[in-house]
Amino acid sequence: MTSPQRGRPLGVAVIGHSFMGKAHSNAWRNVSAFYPDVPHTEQRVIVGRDHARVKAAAGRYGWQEAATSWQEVIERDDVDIVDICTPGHLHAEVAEAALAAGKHVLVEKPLANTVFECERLVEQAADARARGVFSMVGFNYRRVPALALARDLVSSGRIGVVREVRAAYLQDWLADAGAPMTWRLRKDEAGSGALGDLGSHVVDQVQFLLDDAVTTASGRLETFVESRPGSHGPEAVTVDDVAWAWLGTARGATVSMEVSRMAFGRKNGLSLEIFGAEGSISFHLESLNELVVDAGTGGTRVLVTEADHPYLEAWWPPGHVLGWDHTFTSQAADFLACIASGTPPQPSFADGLAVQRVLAAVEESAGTRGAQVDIAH
Ligand code: SOE
Repeated sequence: MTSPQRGRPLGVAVIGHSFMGKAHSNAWRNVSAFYPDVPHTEQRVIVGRDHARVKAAAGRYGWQEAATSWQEVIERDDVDIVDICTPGHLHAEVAEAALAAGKHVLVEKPLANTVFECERLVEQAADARARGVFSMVGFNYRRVPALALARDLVSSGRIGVVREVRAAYLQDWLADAGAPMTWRLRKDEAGSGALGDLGSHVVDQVQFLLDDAVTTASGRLETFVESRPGSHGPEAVTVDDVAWAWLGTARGATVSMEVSRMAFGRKNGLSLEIFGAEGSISFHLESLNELVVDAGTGGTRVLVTEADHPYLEAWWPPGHVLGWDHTFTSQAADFLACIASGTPPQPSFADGLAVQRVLAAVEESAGTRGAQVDIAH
């Protein structure tokens, strides 16, 4: 492992500077200020393929340097943490090399594009762990205070045994058939479409909120717009636009999941509704500071901004609401706290593999007209 000199801040490198690279950069920029008790970090270097663009990103997001070779960056002695925000097809290769170089590794979700790659990464993470090197997957919604509170309420028995979950993650940035081609619509780069991009969040949340494992899946996938304007003319879309699934959990809950990037009017609409034998909990990301909890009482809106609610102590006084970006900062803080204390961070690569197995089962089921597929964990 890279052994930072006593007292030296941990050097961070982020690989990728687009949407997720920007979100993670903002987290690294703020984490030492808002979470002063975790190890301090420095934004050493941001990596991208295009020199001019990555240089501009370094300037805007507060990185000391810009670089175009991730292979060189992961070998640097002044880099202790590698944060991977590339398209999915590069996750496994970069993570494997970074772990081998002794760097702590944070990988943006989904962990990788295939179950096979995830299985290898789980093994490599276990070997690295034995050398004092930590790894984590960036399912940032685990750090939404309301969702962390919802998990606590479920585990404390507030709504009784969970019977049903109704989960939808709907966006509309592809609703226009003229929206241009992007790597997110190419199977060889993204792995899948709405299923991996949005369904991975849903599956992780279900397993997190219920502290349960998804063990069966039936699915259906649709690609409504089969080609889109590319830089050299029309290009085939090779992933799903919309995915539906029925999932079953080990403890007997049933989950309906719908994920779409073509749902006109829904910008970033993640809804999670949990129905138990004694009550229910509802959450909608577009009102991310709120939960509605009904424990047989007709439903109470809870504004999740109190100092004793998860993560809130680090931020603002009650009623001063948080946003989507704060989740990435809290995620970075949790990762750093685990590195400092020697506690395995969560979600682990094993959690990332568990999600990927469910996504693969949904895809397999969709290929057999929705037949139920069993998932071994
Ligand atoms: C794009 O669909 C996307 O950026 C996802 O990749 C993120 O994980 C999600 O948080 C917001 O939407």
